[in-house]
Amino acid sequence: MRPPLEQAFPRPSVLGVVNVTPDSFSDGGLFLRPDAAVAEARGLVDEGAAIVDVGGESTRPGSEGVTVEEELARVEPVISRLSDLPLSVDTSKAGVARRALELGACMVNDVTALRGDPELAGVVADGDAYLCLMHMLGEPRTMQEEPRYDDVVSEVKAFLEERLAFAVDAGIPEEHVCLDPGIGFGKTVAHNVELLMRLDELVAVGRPVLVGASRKRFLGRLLGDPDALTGSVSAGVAVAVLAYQRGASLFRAHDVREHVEGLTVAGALTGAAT
Ligand code: HH2
Repeated sequence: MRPPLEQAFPRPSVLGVVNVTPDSFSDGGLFLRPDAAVAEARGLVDEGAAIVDVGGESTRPGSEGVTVEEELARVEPVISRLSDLPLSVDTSKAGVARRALELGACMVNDVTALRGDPELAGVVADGDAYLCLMHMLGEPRTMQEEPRYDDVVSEVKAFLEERLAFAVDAGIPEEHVCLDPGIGFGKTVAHNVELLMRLDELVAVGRPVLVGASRKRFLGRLLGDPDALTGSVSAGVAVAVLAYQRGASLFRAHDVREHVEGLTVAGALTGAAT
């Protein structure tokens, strides 16, 4: 059995992103060739990523899904050449997760929090894998059409607690799971800000919290562009540092070096590192 997730990935740990897709919102098409994706993943580890998250399906607002065959055709040639690295597979499909775990991945990052494929929980349990459960309101195709909550933080918290209990019931050890508020997944700018300001309430659930704010459009909108579709690196690092101070453990980021540097200095200034 694997050690607890917090032992394998002590806070702060950066999860580097490699999207093997033609249409991801910030790096779509850049790493569709296996050679390019493999080189990017190795580069991210050199920059200090504790683990690399490989995805073959975009979940950007408005996106349509892809078939299991298409997703596998994208990620399999990449993951099979990275078996020496700590890898996470960003998928909601049991077939993709099963193959990725066979090829050596150690984590499944499921943006549907085990609601997308009824077989995924069993694959994670049987594969003794780590699991990220993320909150999303609705589905990528429609999630940004007027998302509404009475209290976004308590609703996200209740959802994550319920999905954690579901995972544990399915045989996944609690200490293998981390939780993610799902920044930008069915949330307005105000919802994202509220979740980040009150992150301590999610940390209080007792499992490591992962935050994925990197390059997201709410950053560009906070910087004053109401039509922004992405956000800047420095804005993403600012969010990561504040989320770290509020108790987050894992940071999903495309620009790994900048995140590692920001978090290392933040750790030194809060006494966690020297
Ligand atoms: N965000 C994206 C994808 N997967 N997983 C978790 N756990 N948390 C996130 O915030 C998250 C995620 C979206 O970013 P990206 O992968 O860059 O884009 P796309 O979905 O367009 O491929």
